[in-house]
Amino acid sequence: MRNDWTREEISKIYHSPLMDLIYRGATVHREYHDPSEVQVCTLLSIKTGGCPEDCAYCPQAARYQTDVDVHRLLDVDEVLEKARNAKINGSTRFCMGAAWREVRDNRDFDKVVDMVKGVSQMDMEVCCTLGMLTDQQAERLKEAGLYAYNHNLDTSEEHYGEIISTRTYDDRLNTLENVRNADISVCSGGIIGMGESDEDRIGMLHTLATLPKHPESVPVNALVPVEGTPLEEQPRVSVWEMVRMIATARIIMPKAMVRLSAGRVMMSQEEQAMCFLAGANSIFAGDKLLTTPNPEVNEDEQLFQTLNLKPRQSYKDQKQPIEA
Ligand code: SAM
Ligand code: DTB
Ligand code: SF4
Repeated sequence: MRNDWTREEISKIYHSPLMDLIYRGATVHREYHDPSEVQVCTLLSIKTGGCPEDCAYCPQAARYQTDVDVHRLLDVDEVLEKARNAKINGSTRFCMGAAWREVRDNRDFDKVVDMVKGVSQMDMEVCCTLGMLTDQQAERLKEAGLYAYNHNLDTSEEHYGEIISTRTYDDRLNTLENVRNADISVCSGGIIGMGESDEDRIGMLHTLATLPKHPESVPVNALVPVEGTPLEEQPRVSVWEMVRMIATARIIMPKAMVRLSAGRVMMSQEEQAMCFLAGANSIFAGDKLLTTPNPEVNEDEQLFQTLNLKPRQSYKDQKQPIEA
């Protein structure tokens, strides 16, 4: 495991001839993971819209006119019911997202802590993405049974200011440090297709791969352009760009789960297969991500059947198999 990758080394990998890059990504993938397995995760937006931040890609920012259904924090019981369904449908990771700038120590946070406790008792990896966290809040989530925390760098430090002005890259890195210090598994990646250059993509991967410890999970999202957001007119990213990102992430962070995240609705089965070949080993299932569409469950079942892929079992690495 290397944490001393240079930008030049990463750039060389990223720009290598595509077939060589895919071959190398696939090779590293096979050394560290079972390539027939894909982890299936479910997302739930527990608090939707009305966010004070200005992330240019995000339909949940209050300042953009989008047709997101704004909703206060869901009740604990409703969330636990959705988690049970996710498990029945084969998910081994349940991720709860809130359109918050940061966690505040209030009754809503108490409710989220209860949700975390409930889901962790279901033998699923429980993940949250709630915005910025202090070290105490991270500790509290850990005690409640939180397995992972998602907090994306989204893009390079250089490009960050073009996308978000209401917080800094250092704020992001600081939360990641708080999560790591609380011994919570780190999930951090980004979005491509926001007008960034190849250099920006390489820069983001460089930051992730040179953290003191690699994130256990690296989501690679393709921008889902949403009407009303500043990025609504961005052209769709090509699958080759997704493949380059995925393979490079796989090569430089071999043990990480590389998640083919937002943007699958825009991809054919062949394109998704190429991403799995390049080293992606996880997807979000269910017809909705947080607020935007995702492929239907039966389409994914068909995809898995066609490619002979199988959903990864829960807590596999911890050797705590669960009954179905
Ligand atoms: N508010 C918290 C935060 O920003 O960390 C958590 C929720 S936020 C919606 C989680 C992530 O979703 C963002 O960091 C971003 O990477 C991703 N995301 C949001 N809108 C997206 C879009 N239109 N296309 C692709 N990814 C998106
Ligand atoms: C991540 O990197 N992708 C997921 C998860 N982390 C939280 C979210 C994608 C959201 C896409 C836009 C939406 O559905 O609102
Ligand atoms: Fe708010 Fe998160 Fe959306 Fe940014 S990405 S506007 S912080 S919900």
